[in-house]
Amino acid sequence: MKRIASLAVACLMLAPPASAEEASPASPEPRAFPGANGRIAFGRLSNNHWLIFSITDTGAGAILLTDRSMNSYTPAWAPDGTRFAYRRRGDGAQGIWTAKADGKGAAHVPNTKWTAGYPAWSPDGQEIAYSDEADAQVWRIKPNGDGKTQVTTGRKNYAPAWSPDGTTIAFTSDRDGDAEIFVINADGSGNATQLTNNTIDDAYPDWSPDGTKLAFQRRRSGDLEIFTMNADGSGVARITNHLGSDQTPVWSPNGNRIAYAAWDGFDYEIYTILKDGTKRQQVTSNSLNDYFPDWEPA
Ligand SMILES: [Ca+2]
Ligand SMILES: [Ca+2]
Ligand SMILES: [Ca+2]
Repeated sequence: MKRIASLAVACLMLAPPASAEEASPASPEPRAFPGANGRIAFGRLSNNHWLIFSITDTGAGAILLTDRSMNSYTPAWAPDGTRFAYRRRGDGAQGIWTAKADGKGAAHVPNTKWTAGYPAWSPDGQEIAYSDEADAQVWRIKPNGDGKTQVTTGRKNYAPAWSPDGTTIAFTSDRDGDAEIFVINADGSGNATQLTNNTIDDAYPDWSPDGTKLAFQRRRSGDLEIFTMNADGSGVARITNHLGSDQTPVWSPNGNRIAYAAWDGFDYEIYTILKDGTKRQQVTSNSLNDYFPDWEPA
Protein backbone atom coordinates (compact mmCIF):
# COMPACT_ATOMS: atom_id res chain seq x y z
CA MET A 1 0.00 0.00 0.00
CA LYS A 2 2.79 2.35 0.91
CA ARG A 3 4.44 1.77 -2.48
CA ILE A 4 1.18 2.49 -4.34
CA ALA A 5 0.73 5.68 -2.34
CA SER A 6 4.23 6.95 -3.23
CA LEU A 7 3.60 6.08 -6.88
CA ALA A 8 0.46 8.20 -6.77
CA VAL A 9 2.45 11.08 -5.29
CA ALA A 10 5.05 10.73 -8.07
CA CYS A 11 2.29 10.85 -10.69
CA LEU A 12 0.89 13.99 -9.11
CA MET A 13 4.32 15.59 -9.21
CA LEU A 14 4.61 14.82 -12.94
CA ALA A 15 1.26 16.39 -13.75
CA PRO A 16 1.40 20.06 -14.77
CA PRO A 17 -0.01 22.48 -12.21
CA ALA A 18 -3.66 23.38 -12.88
CA SER A 19 -2.85 27.09 -13.05
CA ALA A 20 -0.39 26.54 -15.90
CA GLU A 21 -3.02 24.59 -17.85
CA GLU A 22 -5.50 27.42 -17.42
CA ALA A 23 -2.92 29.95 -18.58
CA SER A 24 -2.31 28.08 -21.86
CA PRO A 25 -5.41 26.12 -22.91
CA ALA A 26 -3.74 24.99 -26.14
CA SER A 27 -0.84 23.34 -24.26
CA PRO A 28 1.46 21.80 -25.11
CA GLU A 29 2.38 25.00 -26.93
CA PRO A 30 3.14 24.10 -30.57
CA ARG A 31 6.58 25.12 -31.72
CA ALA A 32 6.64 26.80 -35.10
CA PHE A 33 9.01 28.36 -37.61
CA PRO A 34 9.51 31.26 -37.37
CA GLY A 35 9.89 31.26 -33.62
CA ALA A 36 12.49 31.02 -30.90
CA ASN A 37 15.93 29.56 -31.56
CA GLY A 38 16.50 25.95 -30.54
CA ARG A 39 19.52 23.72 -31.03
CA ILE A 40 21.73 23.64 -34.10
CA ALA A 41 22.00 20.27 -35.88
CA PHE A 42 25.01 19.68 -38.11
CA GLY A 43 27.02 16.97 -39.85
CA ARG A 44 30.44 15.93 -38.53
CA LEU A 45 33.08 13.86 -40.28
CA SER A 46 34.54 11.66 -37.52
CA ASN A 47 36.83 8.65 -38.16
CA ASN A 48 35.71 8.54 -41.79
CA HIS A 49 32.06 8.42 -40.75
CA TRP A 50 29.50 11.16 -41.21
CA LEU A 51 27.44 11.72 -38.09
CA ILE A 52 24.72 14.22 -37.14
CA PHE A 53 24.92 16.04 -33.83
CA SER A 54 22.91 18.82 -32.24
CA ILE A 55 24.40 21.50 -30.00
CA THR A 56 23.29 24.74 -28.37
CA ASP A 57 24.16 27.94 -30.22
CA THR A 58 26.78 28.63 -27.55
CA GLY A 59 28.50 25.32 -28.36
CA ALA A 60 27.39 23.43 -25.25
CA GLY A 61 25.82 20.00 -24.82
CA ALA A 62 26.58 18.24 -28.11
CA ILE A 63 24.36 15.17 -28.62
CA LEU A 64 24.92 12.44 -31.22
CA LEU A 65 21.64 11.90 -33.12
CA THR A 66 22.54 9.19 -35.65
CA ASP A 67 23.95 5.66 -35.76
CA ARG A 68 27.78 5.40 -35.79
CA SER A 69 27.61 2.48 -38.24
CA MET A 70 25.93 4.64 -40.91
CA ASN A 71 26.79 7.79 -42.81
CA SER A 72 24.27 10.55 -42.15
CA TYR A 73 24.35 14.01 -43.71
CA THR A 74 22.63 17.38 -44.07
CA PRO A 75 20.07 17.55 -41.25
CA ALA A 76 16.95 19.67 -41.83
CA TRP A 77 14.59 20.48 -38.94
CA ALA A 78 10.85 20.10 -39.42
CA PRO A 79 9.04 23.44 -38.96
CA ASP A 80 7.76 22.42 -35.50
CA GLY A 81 11.26 21.40 -34.36
CA THR A 82 10.14 17.94 -33.19
CA ARG A 83 11.81 16.01 -36.04
CA PHE A 84 14.55 16.33 -38.60
CA ALA A 85 15.13 14.88 -42.04
CA TYR A 86 18.56 13.84 -43.30
CA ARG A 87 20.40 11.80 -45.88
CA ARG A 88 21.58 8.35 -44.86
CA ARG A 89 23.91 5.96 -46.66
CA GLY A 90 25.38 2.61 -45.66
CA ASP A 91 23.71 -0.71 -44.93
CA GLY A 92 19.95 -1.08 -45.22
CA ALA A 93 17.58 1.45 -46.75
CA GLN A 94 19.41 4.49 -48.10
CA GLY A 95 18.09 7.90 -49.08
CA ILE A 96 16.06 10.42 -47.08
CA TRP A 97 15.33 9.50 -43.47
CA THR A 98 13.50 11.24 -40.64
CA ALA A 99 14.01 10.99 -36.86
CA LYS A 100 12.74 12.64 -33.71
CA ALA A 101 14.71 15.61 -32.36
CA ASP A 102 16.61 13.26 -30.01
CA GLY A 103 17.51 10.89 -32.87
CA LYS A 104 15.06 8.18 -31.82
CA GLY A 105 12.45 6.67 -34.15
CA ALA A 106 14.61 6.91 -37.29
CA ALA A 107 12.67 5.84 -40.38
CA HIS A 108 13.39 5.70 -44.11
CA VAL A 109 11.22 7.78 -46.41
CA PRO A 110 10.04 5.08 -48.85
CA ASN A 111 10.62 5.72 -52.57
CA THR A 112 13.83 7.70 -51.92
CA LYS A 113 17.08 5.97 -52.89
CA TRP A 114 20.78 6.36 -52.13
CA THR A 115 21.17 9.21 -54.63
CA ALA A 116 18.60 11.38 -52.76
CA GLY A 117 19.92 14.22 -50.59
CA TYR A 118 19.51 17.79 -49.27
CA PRO A 119 16.07 17.41 -47.66
CA ALA A 120 13.99 20.54 -46.89
CA TRP A 121 10.54 20.52 -45.23
CA SER A 122 7.42 22.24 -46.45
CA PRO A 123 6.30 24.90 -43.94
CA ASP A 124 3.24 22.82 -42.95
CA GLY A 125 5.52 19.85 -42.15
CA GLN A 126 3.55 17.55 -44.47
CA GLU A 127 6.16 17.10 -47.22
CA ILE A 128 9.90 17.05 -47.83
CA ALA A 129 11.64 18.49 -50.88
CA TYR A 130 14.97 16.92 -51.84
CA SER A 131 17.29 16.61 -54.81
CA ASP A 132 18.25 13.35 -56.50
CA GLU A 133 21.74 13.01 -57.96
CA ALA A 134 20.51 10.29 -60.35
CA ASP A 135 18.46 12.73 -62.43
CA ALA A 136 19.68 16.07 -60.98
CA GLN A 137 16.10 17.14 -60.22
CA VAL A 138 14.26 18.48 -57.18
CA TRP A 139 11.38 16.31 -55.95
CA ARG A 140 8.75 16.54 -53.20
CA ILE A 141 7.39 13.60 -51.21
CA LYS A 142 5.43 12.85 -48.03
CA PRO A 143 7.45 11.28 -45.17
CA ASN A 144 5.43 8.04 -45.68
CA GLY A 145 6.65 7.90 -49.30
CA ASP A 146 3.35 8.95 -50.88
CA GLY A 147 2.84 11.70 -53.46
CA LYS A 148 6.33 11.75 -55.00
CA THR A 149 6.29 14.65 -57.49
CA GLN A 150 9.00 16.14 -59.71
CA VAL A 151 9.34 19.91 -59.18
CA THR A 152 12.18 21.00 -61.50
CA THR A 153 13.11 20.34 -65.11
CA GLY A 154 16.29 21.33 -66.94
CA ARG A 155 19.84 20.39 -65.97
CA LYS A 156 21.85 19.99 -62.75
CA ASN A 157 19.42 21.04 -60.01
CA TYR A 158 20.09 20.50 -56.29
CA ALA A 159 19.78 21.80 -52.70
CA PRO A 160 16.13 22.93 -52.46
CA ALA A 161 14.71 25.30 -49.80
CA TRP A 162 10.92 25.59 -49.39
CA SER A 163 9.64 29.15 -48.95
CA PRO A 164 7.94 29.96 -45.60
CA ASP A 165 4.61 30.69 -47.36
CA GLY A 166 4.77 27.28 -49.04
CA THR A 167 4.26 28.57 -52.58
CA THR A 168 7.78 28.35 -54.01
CA ILE A 169 11.01 26.35 -53.74
CA ALA A 170 14.45 27.92 -54.18
CA PHE A 171 17.24 25.69 -55.46
CA THR A 172 20.72 25.71 -56.99
CA SER A 173 21.33 24.88 -60.65
CA ASP A 174 24.59 24.56 -62.59
CA ARG A 175 22.65 24.58 -65.89
CA ASP A 176 24.43 27.64 -67.33
CA GLY A 177 27.96 26.44 -66.47
CA ASP A 178 28.30 27.81 -62.93
CA ALA A 179 26.02 27.63 -59.90
CA GLU A 180 23.03 30.01 -59.79
CA ILE A 181 20.02 30.41 -57.47
CA PHE A 182 16.58 29.81 -58.99
CA VAL A 183 13.07 29.79 -57.57
CA ILE A 184 10.10 27.80 -58.93
CA ASN A 185 6.47 27.24 -57.97
CA ALA A 186 6.37 24.44 -55.39
CA ASP A 187 4.01 22.42 -57.62
CA GLY A 188 6.52 22.64 -60.48
CA SER A 189 4.22 24.74 -62.68
CA GLY A 190 5.58 27.53 -64.87
CA ASN A 191 9.20 28.41 -65.53
CA ALA A 192 11.86 28.78 -62.86
CA THR A 193 12.95 32.36 -62.15
CA GLN A 194 16.72 32.94 -62.10
CA LEU A 195 17.77 35.15 -59.15
CA THR A 196 21.55 35.29 -59.68
CA ASN A 197 23.27 35.65 -63.05
CA ASN A 198 27.07 35.81 -63.24
CA THR A 199 30.07 33.55 -63.87
CA ILE A 200 30.82 32.66 -60.23
CA ASP A 201 29.13 30.04 -58.06
CA ASP A 202 25.98 30.98 -56.09
CA ALA A 203 24.61 28.02 -54.15
CA TYR A 204 22.72 26.60 -51.15
CA PRO A 205 19.88 29.12 -50.69
CA ASP A 206 17.95 29.35 -47.41
CA TRP A 207 14.85 31.51 -46.80
CA SER A 208 14.64 34.00 -43.96
CA PRO A 209 11.72 33.08 -41.67
CA ASP A 210 9.64 36.03 -42.96
CA GLY A 211 10.26 34.95 -46.57
CA THR A 212 11.68 38.32 -47.65
CA LYS A 213 15.33 37.27 -48.08
CA LEU A 214 17.54 34.38 -49.11
CA ALA A 215 20.97 33.61 -47.67
CA PHE A 216 23.40 31.75 -49.94
CA GLN A 217 27.09 31.08 -50.52
CA ARG A 218 29.03 32.84 -53.30
CA ARG A 219 32.53 32.03 -54.52
CA ARG A 220 34.31 35.35 -54.69
CA SER A 221 37.98 35.51 -55.84
CA GLY A 222 38.33 31.83 -55.02
CA ASP A 223 36.96 32.29 -51.50
CA LEU A 224 33.46 31.32 -50.39
CA GLU A 225 31.49 33.98 -48.49
CA ILE A 226 27.94 34.20 -47.15
CA PHE A 227 25.62 36.65 -48.90
CA THR A 228 21.95 37.60 -48.59
CA MET A 229 19.56 38.99 -51.21
CA ASN A 230 15.92 39.95 -51.46
CA ALA A 231 13.50 37.24 -52.61
CA ASP A 232 13.50 38.77 -56.12
CA GLY A 233 17.30 38.69 -56.39
CA SER A 234 17.83 42.42 -55.71
CA GLY A 235 19.76 43.92 -52.80
CA VAL A 236 22.69 41.46 -52.67
CA ALA A 237 24.72 42.02 -49.49
CA ARG A 238 27.91 40.33 -48.33
CA ILE A 239 27.65 39.03 -44.76
CA THR A 240 31.07 37.39 -44.16
CA ASN A 241 34.53 38.73 -45.02
CA HIS A 242 36.91 36.03 -43.87
CA LEU A 243 39.85 34.24 -45.49
CA GLY A 244 38.73 30.63 -45.96
CA SER A 245 35.47 29.02 -47.02
CA ASP A 246 32.25 30.31 -45.43
CA GLN A 247 29.41 28.15 -46.68
CA THR A 248 25.90 26.62 -46.42
CA PRO A 249 24.10 29.42 -44.50
CA VAL A 250 20.82 28.88 -42.64
CA TRP A 251 18.70 31.44 -40.76
CA SER A 252 17.95 31.31 -37.08
CA PRO A 253 14.22 30.74 -36.44
CA ASN A 254 13.90 34.27 -34.98
CA GLY A 255 15.49 35.69 -38.14
CA ASN A 256 18.28 37.60 -36.39
CA ARG A 257 21.30 35.38 -37.07
CA ILE A 258 22.71 33.12 -39.76
CA ALA A 259 24.52 29.86 -38.96
CA TYR A 260 27.07 28.46 -41.42
CA ALA A 261 30.18 26.30 -41.72
CA ALA A 262 33.62 27.93 -42.03
CA TRP A 263 37.20 26.77 -42.56
CA ASP A 264 39.26 27.94 -39.57
CA GLY A 265 42.67 27.09 -41.07
CA PHE A 266 42.70 23.51 -39.81
CA ASP A 267 39.18 22.10 -40.25
CA TYR A 268 35.56 23.25 -40.53
CA GLU A 269 33.60 24.69 -37.61
CA ILE A 270 30.03 25.95 -37.18
CA TYR A 271 29.66 29.69 -36.64
CA THR A 272 26.76 32.11 -36.32
CA ILE A 273 26.71 35.78 -37.28
CA LEU A 274 24.17 38.60 -37.05
CA LYS A 275 22.34 39.11 -40.35
CA ASP A 276 24.14 42.47 -40.77
CA GLY A 277 27.52 40.66 -40.74
CA THR A 278 28.58 41.66 -37.21
CA LYS A 279 29.16 39.72 -33.98
CA ARG A 280 30.43 36.43 -35.38
CA GLN A 281 30.32 33.64 -32.78
CA GLN A 282 32.03 30.26 -32.92
CA VAL A 283 29.79 27.28 -32.05
CA THR A 284 31.97 24.16 -32.49
CA SER A 285 35.68 23.95 -31.64
CA ASN A 286 37.55 20.72 -32.35
CA SER A 287 39.82 19.03 -34.91
CA LEU A 288 36.96 17.39 -36.85
CA ASN A 289 35.08 18.79 -39.83
CA ASP A 290 31.69 20.23 -38.86
CA TYR A 291 29.44 21.18 -41.74
CA PHE A 292 25.86 21.79 -42.91
CA PRO A 293 24.17 23.36 -39.89
CA ASP A 294 20.42 23.73 -39.53
CA TRP A 295 18.79 25.72 -36.71
CA GLU A 296 15.91 24.15 -34.78
CA PRO A 297 12.70 26.12 -34.21
CA ALA A 298 11.94 25.95 -30.47
CA1 LIG B 1 26.58 32.25 -60.68
CA1 LIG C 1 35.44 33.39 -46.77
CA1 LIG D 1 35.81 21.31 -36.26
